[in-house]
Amino acid sequence: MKFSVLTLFPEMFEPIKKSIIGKATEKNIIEINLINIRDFSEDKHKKVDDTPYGGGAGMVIMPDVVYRAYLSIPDRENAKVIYLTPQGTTFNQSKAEELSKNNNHIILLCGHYEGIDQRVINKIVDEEISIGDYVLTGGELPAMVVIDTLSRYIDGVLNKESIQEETFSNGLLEYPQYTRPETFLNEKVPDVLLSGHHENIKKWREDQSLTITKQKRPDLLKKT
Ligand code: 4GT
Repeated sequence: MKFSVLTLFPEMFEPIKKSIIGKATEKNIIEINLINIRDFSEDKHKKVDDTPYGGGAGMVIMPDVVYRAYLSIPDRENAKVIYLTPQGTTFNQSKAEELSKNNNHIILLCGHYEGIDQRVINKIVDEEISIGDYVLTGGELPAMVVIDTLSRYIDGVLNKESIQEETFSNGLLEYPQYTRPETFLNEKVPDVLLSGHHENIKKWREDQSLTITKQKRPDLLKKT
């Protein structure tokens, strides 16, 4: 799966090159292609933004610079273009699964300042996504959230079991995990987990998932 990111701050994506996603890019399972929108400014001072028509605070990214950056992506015709914006559909696990299963190439457009001129959004964007109801200074963190979440569905990024057994794959929160030592600050690991009785362990974990979901996120149980 390929991600092409249109951004004014490609340096912000350094952390995602590490860890699990980094390993996947080394194995060529995932490709992250960073495009610096500023490289497509034709202004002598590399200007990419200007004051909003109609007045108001801040700066708006100019449409032509973004459009040239988009046109520089060779295989753009077969890609889905997603604009990260608080106005988008709220991102969740099922959206992530759907996007990863139906796309080989996703172009992520990141805004900054007051946003991007609406005309280039109208021209190139297929879908708008928000990662939640709060305002950020840019779309870069949301783009990384989308890349990380989708990547977990790509074969070879994780082992299969860890995808299925986790939080949300069954619509429930995950059961608690324990590792050595057997006793920590007087608290023992639940006996059932040391019993080796696989059926009982499975039942205990299912019960824990349901109980914890009822306690912490009852809203998840009311969903269809
Ligand atoms: C929040 C989100 C997002 C922003 C979100 C354009 C200029 C939008 C700044 C950007 N804030 N983007 N994608 N909740 N801010 O997803």
